[in-house]
Amino acid sequence: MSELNKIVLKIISKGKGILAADESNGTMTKRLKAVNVNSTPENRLLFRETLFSSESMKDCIGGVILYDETIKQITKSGVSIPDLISSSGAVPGIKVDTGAKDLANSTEEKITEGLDGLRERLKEYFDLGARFTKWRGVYKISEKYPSKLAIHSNAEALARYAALVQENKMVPIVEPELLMDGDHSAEICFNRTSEVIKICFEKLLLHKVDLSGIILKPNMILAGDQSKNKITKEEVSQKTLECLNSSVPSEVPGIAFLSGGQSEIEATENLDLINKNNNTNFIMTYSYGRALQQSALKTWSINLKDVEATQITFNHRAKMCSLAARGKWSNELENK
Ligand code: 5MM
Repeated sequence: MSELNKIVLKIISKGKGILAADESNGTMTKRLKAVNVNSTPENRLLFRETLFSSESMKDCIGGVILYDETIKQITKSGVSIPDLISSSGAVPGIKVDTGAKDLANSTEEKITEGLDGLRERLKEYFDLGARFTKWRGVYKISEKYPSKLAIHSNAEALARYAALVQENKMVPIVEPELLMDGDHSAEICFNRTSEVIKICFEKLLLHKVDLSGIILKPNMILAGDQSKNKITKEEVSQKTLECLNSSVPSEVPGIAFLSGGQSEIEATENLDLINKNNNTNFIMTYSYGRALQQSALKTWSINLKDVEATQITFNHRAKMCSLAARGKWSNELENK
């Protein structure tokens, strides 16, 4: 087993998943504004520190994706954020892309940037304690999108990123996210997601990326949020499994889904059914941002100093996701 593969398994085995706490300051400001909290570096640290010192970190969270600001922050007890995360047995990770910008010659679509100077930044993050990284390519779905240009250019960037990350002895999370926004059917989502993932793997192989040392972070197969033809949860799980089974090479050890705007319960229930029906050899778990943090953020916003109440809310969500990662979640446990 390679060192990279060992890191992957430490992050996603035994019902553990990933806490995506890598919101850039812009996104975090939106999230905090929505609950009437000022977006200062101190408040961003306080919320995140409260989550990272929760009890559920030990059994439910195998890795935390951080943002550049957070990985350099020190808690009030003088411990660095990466050390706080490692002390619970989880692996610190870092988002290394610098965001999605308009794609030249198809400006309604996005290209993710951040390759310039990446090798040097990776060395710095490794020294700060990171052992895995994240890069997100983002694609919108409509009649004509994603275009071939968006599919190929984002896949090329994801592959160049992944190769550099492995060169620096860290595990790359490869995240091609097809957005839920729109009125497209689940069938269109299935077709476009399959195409995007297949091209990503063509480019990863071209760049000689060791597939046993990556984690794929895809969207589930869902109808668009404006679609009138929603599919059942059972169908979501079947179509998601079918799509991944036919587009992901078997060397990939694990898949950690993004929640993509699903509600906390929806994201949990869908993951649970995917695992109950899992007929693949892939580990299927979570790498949720909103679906792990939404309720905890609301609780915290009522009283920023009430660590216990925030942690109780977060622990419940993390525990439910962890049950779902083993196909053992139920409505009764959710409401207990
Ligand atoms: C946590 O949010 C990440 C995006 O941050 P920026 O847009 O500020 O860069 C995002 O990439 C996230 O890691 C994944 O989309 C998963 O989050 P969700 O909320 O979709 O589970």
